[in-house]
Order: sequence, then C-alpha cells, then structure tokens
Amino acid sequence: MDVVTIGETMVLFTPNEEGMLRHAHSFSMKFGGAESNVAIGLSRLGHRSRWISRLGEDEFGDAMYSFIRGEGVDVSYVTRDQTSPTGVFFKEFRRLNDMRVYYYRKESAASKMSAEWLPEDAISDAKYLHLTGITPGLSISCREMLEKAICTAKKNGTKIVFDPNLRLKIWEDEEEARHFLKKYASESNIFLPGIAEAEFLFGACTMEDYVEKFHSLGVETVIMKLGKEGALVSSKSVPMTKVPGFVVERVVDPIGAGDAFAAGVLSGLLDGMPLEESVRRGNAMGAMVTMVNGDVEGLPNRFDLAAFMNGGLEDVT
Ligand code: KDG
Repeated sequence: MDVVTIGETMVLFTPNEEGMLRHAHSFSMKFGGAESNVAIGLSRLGHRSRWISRLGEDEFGDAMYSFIRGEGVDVSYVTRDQTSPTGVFFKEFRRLNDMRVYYYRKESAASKMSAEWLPEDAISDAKYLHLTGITPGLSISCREMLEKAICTAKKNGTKIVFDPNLRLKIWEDEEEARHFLKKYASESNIFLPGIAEAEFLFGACTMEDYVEKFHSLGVETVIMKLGKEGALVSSKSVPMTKVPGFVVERVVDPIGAGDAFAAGVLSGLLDGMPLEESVRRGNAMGAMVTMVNGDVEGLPNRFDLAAFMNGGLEDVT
C-alpha cells in the first residue's frame, strides 16, 4: 500500500446559488473529508491508497462508501456504525472571497473511532501514513486511535505525513488544539502547515523562523503552503527553497486545495521525484482543485495533470 489515511468524511451539501445559506433553495450533494480527498487524489494518479473511517449505517454512509470505493480507494477497513450517523456539512459561498463551512458532525460515527477499533494491519503495510489535525479534534477516542496509528507506523518504518488542517470550530479550547497540533507535528516525518496554521502555533514570525521552529520540534521535512505563492520546502537534503505556485485565473472553491497539494507531493515522492519537483506537483494539484466547485471534482488524472503543468502558467514572482 502506498498511502494509508484515517479520518472523517462527510456528506457535503453545496448550495447551487451564491449568497447567504439561509436563502439557498437547492443544493448539490457531494462528499468531502480532508483524508479521503488525499486518498482520491492519489488514486486518480494511479497510486494505491487506503482510507480508514467509520460511517453511519444510513443512506449517506452507503452513498459515500460507494463513491469513495468507486474512485479506486481501498475501503476494506471502513466500518459501519448502527447507532451514530454519518456527518454532514454545508458550504456557503457568501460573497467573493468569503466562503464558510457549517458542520453537523458532533457524535458522528467517525467521532467514535478508537484505538481498540483500529486494527494494526490496516497500517502496517503502508509506505506513508497521512494524518490531519482534524481527527484529534473529533473526540478523545480519536486521539487515542491516532496514538496507536503513529506507534504502528513507527514500528513498521512507515513515514508519517501530518497536515494540521486547523478547524477551530471543532475544538473546544484553542490551547488544546495548539498542544495536539504541535504534538502530532513533532511525531511526523513530513509536516504540511499553512501560514495561518504556523501563526496559530507560534505567533507572528518570519517564514524562516517558522521553518526553524518546526525543525526544532523534530520534523525532518517541512513544507509550508503559501497559497497562490506556492510553497516553501526545507529538509536535511534541501536547504530552504521556495517552489512557485501556478497562476489560477478564477478561484471557484478553495476548499480541498491543501489536500490536493498533499496528494501531489506524496505522488511525486512515490514516483521517486526530488522533493522540490514533488512540491511543484503538489502546487499544480492544489491550483487545479481551486478552479472547480467541490473538494475532489477538480483532482486530475495523470494526463490532465501533465497538460496543466506544461501549459499552466507558473508564477515566477
Ligand atoms: O480539507 C477539506 C476539508 O476541510 C473538508 O472536506 C471537510 O474534512 C473536512 C473538515 O473536517 O473540515
């Protein structure tokens, strides 16, 4: 298995009109979850990915299971919960550059994931374990599960990739969020923060200072997402380098871009590409996803990715 990822995916209702959600009359049903977005991104590029989760024994759970399995992702460790529902969220395109999300996920089936529930063999065959900072915000049992997942990965030489994916709405206490995000960052081999997340963790600093602070937590490879500017990468073998982003003519929906970026970076590494080249692939994937409505609808196959990377305008500013 190339990449294993664990986390909650929700049914996503996207209003068919722009404006405040209270005035929306019709919605499209899609699916969104940071971890399954990454698994789908990898699968579309021909890699083997597994998504581990827990779904309600309900219509939404059935639809999601079929959708993600249909994308070629291994769902053999996804289980169903008779008593807790599949989570739901709504997007709101309130006005230009003001997008919001609303969650209905408390006590969801995924929040009941636990250490006892997670079999070690779901992870032990993976090259990479991808985790996000959303999962520890779901419940205490999810945090215990992450501990087990991390221990299993370390025991088997699986590299841990951690994206903090800060979602303040799911944390009861900001200090707790900060504590856990730093803790999982320090357990990871590859850390993928954005600027806002770096600021949340360490206050206002220069980019160089953030990168140094992440290395001092013990992270080998730091890849800071800089939005349309691209990404800053730093590891033992690559001194701090900026990899420019791609020009996007119109951002339709930025949600899911970070997951596409993670899938692109991992895809490059799995293909044996140098780190900077892998990050460039991540930048392209992130850019492509922002141009389409939905978390995963803009994720490319290899053909579309190559066409975009060759024809896509690279931002050299
Ligand atoms: O990264 C995209 C995710 O934020 C979205 O799909 C929903 O997983 C989600 C979350 O918890 O916010």
